[in-house]
Amino acid sequence: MALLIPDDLRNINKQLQEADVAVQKVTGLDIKSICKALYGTPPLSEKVGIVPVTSGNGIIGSFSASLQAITQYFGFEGFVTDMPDVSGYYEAVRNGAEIILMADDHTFLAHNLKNGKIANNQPCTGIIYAEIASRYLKADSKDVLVVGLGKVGFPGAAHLVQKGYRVYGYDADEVLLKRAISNLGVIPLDLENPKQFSIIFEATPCANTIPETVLSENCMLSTPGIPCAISEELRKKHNVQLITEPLGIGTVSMLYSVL
Ligand code: NAD
Ligand code: 2YH
Repeated sequence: MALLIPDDLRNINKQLQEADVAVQKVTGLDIKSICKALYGTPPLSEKVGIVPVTSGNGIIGSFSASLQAITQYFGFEGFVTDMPDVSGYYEAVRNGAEIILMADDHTFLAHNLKNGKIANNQPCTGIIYAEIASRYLKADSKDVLVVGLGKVGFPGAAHLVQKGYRVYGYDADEVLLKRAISNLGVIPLDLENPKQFSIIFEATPCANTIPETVLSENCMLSTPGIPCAISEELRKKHNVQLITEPLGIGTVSMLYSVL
């Protein structure tokens, strides 16, 4: 599993603000409004306890501080515990946390202690990036291309299918592509005879995953994938409207999903 590195999180507030402006430009709504439309309930300054976790590869510099900045950006009251792990969890609850955010190398969770709801970062990230993609104001049809059908991409593709989009899919792993075809009715992308798309949702840990042949002019690419799926050169050449950000959009999706 790909781990974030401190470099990905540099200037997280600026990255979030820029992503928010880009989301407004392509959908007409800011990220908060999209979350409200997706999940219903708005936040009421819930207290979010952020617990650093030392297991596995250990603490990622600026991960917890970035989560605190993200919670505050979206109107929650976030605090980072002094202690990590079990002691940090105890400290968070004792200090009034209503929602816990914590991540090891495999799972990043949000747990609402008041109502028992729990969320996992991967499906929540897939769903919100897919939702943003589905709201592209200049889409020319209800056809969407999904590249990467793993732990983030599959739930995103499922969300698009549920919203009535015609979902074309591609994954380098044939087993995962077949799972999406049989479980979701995804149409396999014909790489020999590619069609162009005005909406693309990508979720892979690789660069250059979008063939130039599928890009229509002014298309929208909504991608949580790190590194970015498309080169700056290709983006400029086809005026691709890019939505990407390393942590905040997925995290706010988790938080709203447990309210
Ligand atoms: P995953 O390993 O479960 O799925 C990735 C999928 O991409 C795999 O099925 C793999 O076969 C496929 N793939 C790899 N190279 C490909 C290629 N060239 N063409 C087509 N498919 C290809 O990973 P995941 O948990 O779904 O995460 C996907 C990406 O999203 C990672 O980069 C992860 O770090 C990132 N992520 C970002 C955020 C965020 O908030 N920005 C949140 C969660 C995950
Ligand atoms: O980045 C990760 C994993 N890829 C899981 C997230 C799923 N997208 N985990 C972060 C680990 C954080 C660390 N334990 C800390 O600083 O607390």
